[in-house]
Amino acid sequence: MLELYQFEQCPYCKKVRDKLTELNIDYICRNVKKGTEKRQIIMTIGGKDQVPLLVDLDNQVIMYESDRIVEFLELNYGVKK
Ligand SMILES: N[C@@H](CCC(=O)N[C@@H](CS)C(=O)NCC(=O)O)C(=O)O
Repeated sequence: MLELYQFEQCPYCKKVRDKLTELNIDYICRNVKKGTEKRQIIMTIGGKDQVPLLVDLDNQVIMYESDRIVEFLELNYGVKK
């Protein structure tokens, strides 16, 4: 199952959420608003305090950067699995 670390007001996160919805992909939404304790997990996972962060354990991928994530989703999940 894909996991998206994000917060609702982030426009880059919205871009990724919209793509996940467009492709009809189920995912776990991890809300990590800045200033919250939970946010530290992003550093632990990816080494950078930035969202969106996508974790795809099936493909062993941990990825920042919304444009890259969107491209990755289109390439790997563009055809319904
Ligand atoms: N180029 C990045 C920009 C992502 C970005 O700037 N995210 C903001 C939230 S909207 C962030 O996490 N900034 C780091 C911070 O707030 O500490 C992308 O497209 O994903």
